[in-house]
Amino acid sequence: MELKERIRSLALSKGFDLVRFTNAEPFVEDEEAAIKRIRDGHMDGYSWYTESRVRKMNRPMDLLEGARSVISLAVSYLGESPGNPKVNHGKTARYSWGDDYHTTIKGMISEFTGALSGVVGANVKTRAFVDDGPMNDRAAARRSGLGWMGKNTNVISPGFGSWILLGQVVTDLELEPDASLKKTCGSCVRCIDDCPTGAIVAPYVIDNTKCISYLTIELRGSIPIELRPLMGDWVFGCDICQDVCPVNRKAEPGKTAVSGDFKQRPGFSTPELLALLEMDQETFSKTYKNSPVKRAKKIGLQRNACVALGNNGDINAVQPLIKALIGSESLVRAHAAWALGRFAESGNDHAFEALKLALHNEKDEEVLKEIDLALSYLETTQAM
Ligand code: B12
Repeated sequence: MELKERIRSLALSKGFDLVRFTNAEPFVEDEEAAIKRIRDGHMDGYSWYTESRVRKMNRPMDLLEGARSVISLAVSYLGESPGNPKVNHGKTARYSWGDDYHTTIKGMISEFTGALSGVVGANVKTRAFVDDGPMNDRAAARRSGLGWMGKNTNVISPGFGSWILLGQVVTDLELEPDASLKKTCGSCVRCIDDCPTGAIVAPYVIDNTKCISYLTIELRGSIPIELRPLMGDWVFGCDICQDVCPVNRKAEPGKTAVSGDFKQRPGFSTPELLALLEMDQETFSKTYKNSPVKRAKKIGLQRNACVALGNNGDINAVQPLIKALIGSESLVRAHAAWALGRFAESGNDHAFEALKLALHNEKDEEVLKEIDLALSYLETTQAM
């Protein structure tokens, strides 16, 4: 068997669904595009995403001495469908329903690289990346023909759609590069039209600061007020731009998601919002051990739960939100105030009274601003 085929078989035997090859030349267009994104402010809020980082992540030769090739790998995380969330249940991004992909894919890659020299019959140098270092995963995947760049910026593969997580192995092995795909999204713009916050500002351009995924996972502070009503019930990540993609509708499920590490943990796709709001640190740590969700931290998840409860509008949330307005961290109190403002707007007196009372008792400037704002909206709507 040809060397590339032997390597491909090895990777497939370790559980990868897709295996392609590209050379270690710089990803010139991707580097330019990413630097433009930074300069246009579309990566604001990502302090580590600097121009020097972008240069590093698009130049595989700088990542491993003697680098010649990149082995581009993908694992599908498409398993069961979630069903519609019940009242007061939120939604989470599909990639977070099972175990943390960093751990799973790192394990698979280390088994793969561990056996690589044996398969090649010579000592092979490798450096592996699973979203844990300076590597532009999508650029490598696109150039290797693993998939094409979708207008929502996700790499879309012909069989598994964009429900794939990526990993790369940079190596000093000289391997014939695979061809990039000719396929594109054509005239389809569904992901652009359906993004509720308008985060896909042009084909292939995401304004990170508006992306629900960024707002619910990476943002540490307050969620911009104007975006909150548009976020619906997403509490960790967002899949709208993938859910509406016609290619994804026909995607094949992946074995790791059907019966392996990415199989959904019970209730993870539609968590109960009140349980999130009332969760203590110990329960959070236990529930989200080795889950991608732990990245949001308890405080971030509770902030997101307040926004979802405010959008959801079920009155059973009013008392728990009042409790959060009095007895939680300031970030959560601020978002509980916003949510209660929405209930008060639709005529809920308990929410209104709780906000009035909190105006007198609250000491934190930021929370006070939120309470003030919630009440001022109310006065405006009442005056109309
Ligand atoms: C930062 C980051 C984010 C940020 C920023 C999103 C973004 N658009 O990049 C946030 C938190 C918002 C995010 C969200 C998500 N992410 Co993310 N994220 C990353 C990370 C760490 C870096 C990506 C990056 O460099 N972005 C910077 C911007 C500038 O790049 P870009 O938008 O992709 O733009 C590129 C293309 O558009 C291209 N391009 C643009 N114009 C042109 C023109 C030409 C001619 C060419 C050739 C190329 C080109 O060049 C740019 C640079 O490559 C990667 C892991 C990694 N190390 O690569 C994962 C990664 C991209 N994320 C991933 C996932 C799964 C997600 C989510 C689906 C999770 C979720 N459900 O919530 C969402 C998807 C949102 C979306 N539509 O992008 C996967 C994507 C897998 C795939 N199939 O593509 C990755 C690869 C992680 C992994 N190892 O699997 N993510």
